[in-house]
Amino acid sequence: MLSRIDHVGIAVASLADTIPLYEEAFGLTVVHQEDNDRQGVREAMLLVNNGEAGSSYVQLLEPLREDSPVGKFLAKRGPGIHHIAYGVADIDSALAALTTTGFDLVNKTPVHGTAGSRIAFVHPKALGGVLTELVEAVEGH
Ligand code: V0V
Ligand code: CO
Repeated sequence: MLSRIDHVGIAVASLADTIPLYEEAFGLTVVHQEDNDRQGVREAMLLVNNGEAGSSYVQLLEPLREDSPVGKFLAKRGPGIHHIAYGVADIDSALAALTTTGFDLVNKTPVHGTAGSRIAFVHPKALGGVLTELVEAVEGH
């Protein structure tokens, strides 16, 4: 079902303060930046690798509102790893399979993700405390 690690989502207080750390440490560059109002985030995607199975990124997430998933996470736990996202070829069949096996989904149908991707989250309580995202990327991303 899973084709790659698409991204690691990291909660940050400030994109402007954190992006330079990744540039300096690893020479990563921001290839996409976007506000996702429904998710309450301003995000930056830094490319790690373009592989045969698709690309992998670090996703830095700054909250647009305190009362958003990342805003609440920062208030409770401080900055750090927020979620892991796996690439899938067909998110509809992946969600159908998880529903059949009884996993608690935050999104039963896909919602809008980075750069036109279709995404859905599995509840952290269902996977040992790890918020998990599935991503069906747009061709070429
Ligand atoms: C919350 N909890 C987490 C967590 N966030 N555990 C692990 N990792 C996280 N990131 C735990 C929290 O500690 C509580 O545990 C419990 O879940 C309930 O937390 P809460 O603060 O009361 O929050 P809720 O219940 O209002 O919301 C939690 C969920 C929410 C997971 C339902 O964060 C959500 O809908 N997340 C999915 C959307 C999202 O994260 N969007 C931002 C990224 P205790 O205290 O009960 O033990 S957007 C993105 O990645 C995009 C656009 C993309 O990639 O394209
Ligand atoms: Co994400």
